[in-house]
Amino acid sequence: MAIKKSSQTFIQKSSEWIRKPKKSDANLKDYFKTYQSFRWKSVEKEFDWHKTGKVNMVHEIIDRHAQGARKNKVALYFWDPASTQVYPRGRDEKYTFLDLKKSSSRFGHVLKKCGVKKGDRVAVFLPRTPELYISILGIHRVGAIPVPLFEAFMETAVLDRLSDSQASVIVTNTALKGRVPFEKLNHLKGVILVDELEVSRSENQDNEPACDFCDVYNYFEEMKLASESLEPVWLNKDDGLVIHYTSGSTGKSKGVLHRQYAMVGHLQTSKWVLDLREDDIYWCTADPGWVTGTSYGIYGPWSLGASSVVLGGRFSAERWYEAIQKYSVTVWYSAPTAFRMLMAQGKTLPKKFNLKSIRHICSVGEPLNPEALRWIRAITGVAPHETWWMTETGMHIICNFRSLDFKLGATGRPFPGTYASVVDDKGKEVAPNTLGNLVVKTGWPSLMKEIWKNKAKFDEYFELKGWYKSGDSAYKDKDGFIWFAGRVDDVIKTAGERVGPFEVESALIQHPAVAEAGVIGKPDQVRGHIIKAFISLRPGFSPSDHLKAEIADFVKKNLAAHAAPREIDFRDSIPKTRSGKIMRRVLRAWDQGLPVGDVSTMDE
Ligand code: 6R9
Repeated sequence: MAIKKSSQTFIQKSSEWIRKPKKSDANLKDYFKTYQSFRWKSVEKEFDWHKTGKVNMVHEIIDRHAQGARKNKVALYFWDPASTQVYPRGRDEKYTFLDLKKSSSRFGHVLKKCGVKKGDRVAVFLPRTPELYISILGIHRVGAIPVPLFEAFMETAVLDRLSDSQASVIVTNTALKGRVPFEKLNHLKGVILVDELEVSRSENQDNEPACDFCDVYNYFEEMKLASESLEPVWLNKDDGLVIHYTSGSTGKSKGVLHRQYAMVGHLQTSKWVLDLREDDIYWCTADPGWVTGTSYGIYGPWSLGASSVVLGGRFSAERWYEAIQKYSVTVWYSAPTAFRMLMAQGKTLPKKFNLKSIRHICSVGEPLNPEALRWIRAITGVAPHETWWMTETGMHIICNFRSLDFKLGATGRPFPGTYASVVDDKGKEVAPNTLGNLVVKTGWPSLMKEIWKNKAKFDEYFELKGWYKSGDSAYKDKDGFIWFAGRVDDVIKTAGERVGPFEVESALIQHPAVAEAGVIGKPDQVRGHIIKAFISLRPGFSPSDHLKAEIADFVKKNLAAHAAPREIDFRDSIPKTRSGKIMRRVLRAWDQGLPVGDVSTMDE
C-alpha cells in the first residue's frame, strides 16, 4: 500500500528529553564526529580473516577467544530452574569459550556423520537451551547454514520452513518431533534428537521412530563419542551465514539469508549501540528463532568476547528480575512487550531484587511507549534505548545512543556508516516532519544476501533506486531524529513477533467451518497488537463462542500460539477487491466502528 499524498504533516508532540548518563563513559564518544568519518573497512581488521583470508563465524566468535586470553572466560551462563531436561530439578550451567569450542567441534562431527556439507541447511527446532547454541555453532563449524525455528511452531509452520529451505538435517527433541511432518519431507537425511538416553528409551515416552527413511541420532550419545577438535570449514565473506524465516504482507514466510560478512556490522553495533565491553554480563532475552537472538544473542556479543546470559523456560516476571540479580547483569537487551509484561506485574515485585548492576538497556521489535520507558527507568535507574532494525537489515540501523540525549518517543539516529531517511513513493526525500516511507541507503555490511529462492521478493525491497525500502512509515524531525509511525503494509507485530496475515488466513481457511478469512492487527496495551480475524462461515455452520474458541485453537495447533487470533468476528462475507485481494483497510474500519470509505473496487 502506498503512502497517501494527503495525510502528511506531523507536528511533533513530545518535547521531553531523556538525558545521557552523567558519567559519560560510552564506547562511542562523539556520535556526530564519528558519523562524519566512520568507514566500515576500518572494522575488518578486528577479525582474524583480515590477516588469514579464512572466514568462518565460529572462528571469530568462539575459537579466536578459546585460543587466546579469553579461553577460560565464561561465554554462556544458562539457567532454567524449571527444566526437567538433563537434570530433573532445573539447569544452572556455565560454558567457557573453550567449552563451546570443544562442544561445537563434537557437534560438527555429528553433522558430518549425517552427511552435512558446506552450504547445506540444517534446521534447529529446540527450546532455548545450551544445546541450541552448541548446535548453531557446530553448524557454522562445518560451513552449513542454520535455520533456527521457534519452539512455538506447529506442523504447518515447520513444514513450510523445512520444505522451502530444503534442510537436509533437523536438530530437535522428543517433545517437538511430533510437529515435524516427516512423511512430507523426503529430502531430510538425518534427525538429531536432543534427549537424554533415558528419555528416548523410557517406556512412558513416545517411542515411535522419529523418521522412517532418515538416520536418527541421539545428541548426547553421539557427542560423547565425537572428538573435541574440528577445524572450521573455511568460507568466503559472501558465503551463507543463517536463514531466518519472516513474514511479509502477502504469501508464505520468506527465508532471509545473511552472509558471513554480516559479522562486521554485528561487531560494531554491539560495541556502539549495546555498548558492550570486556567486563559486561550481557542478557539478550530474544530466542535465536528471531534475528535478535542470533545477531545480538550470538554473533555480536561473542565477536567482542562478552559473557552472555540465557534464560530458559517461559516468561516469569519474578524469574526475570531474579536473573538480573543472580548474574549482576550489566547490559540488558529486551523488547517493549516484555517491559509491559513486567509493568503489568506491579511495583512491589522488582523491589525484592537488586537491579543496580544494570548500566545500559536497549529495546527492539516495536516502538517503546513512554510509559514503558519510564517504568523501566524507575525500577532500574536506566532508560531503555530504542534500536530499530529488521530481519532483513541484519543489524541495528536507527538507534538512540548511550552518549547522546534523546527525545522521548523518538526512534533515534542512523548508525554511523548508514544513512536512513524518509522518502515519497518515488524515492524522493521529503521535508522534515512529513510522513513517508522509511528507507536506508544500500551498502551496509549486514544487509541480507538474498531471499531464499525468491529473487522477485528480494527485488521488491530495492524498487526505489539506491534505497532499501523497509515497509515502515516514519518522519524525520528538524533535529535529525527519526520517528517510527507504523507499517505501510499489513505485517502485524504481536508481542514483538512478526506475523503475516496471509499465513494466519491460510491456516484459518483449513478449518472445516471457515469459508473466508481476513486478518488484521488490532492495537493492544500489552502486546502492541493482537491478531484479529474476520471470518465468514460455510453453509451449515452458525456463529458461536464455542466455534470461535475452536477456530482459534485450530490455528494454535497448526501454526503457532502467537499467530492464533485473540479476537474473531463473524461476517456474511469478507470484503475483497475485484482482483480478489482482501481489503484490510475495510476490516480495520469495521474493527474500529468507522465508516469504510471508498469501496468502489469491492467485490459486489
Ligand atoms: C529486529 C526486528 C522488523 C519490524 C520493523 C518495524 C518493527 C523493530 C522497532 C520497530 C519501532 C523499533 N520494529 N524495531 N518499530 N521501533 N525500535 O524486530 O526484526 O522481526 O524482522 O521486524 O519491526 O516495523 O519493520 P523483525
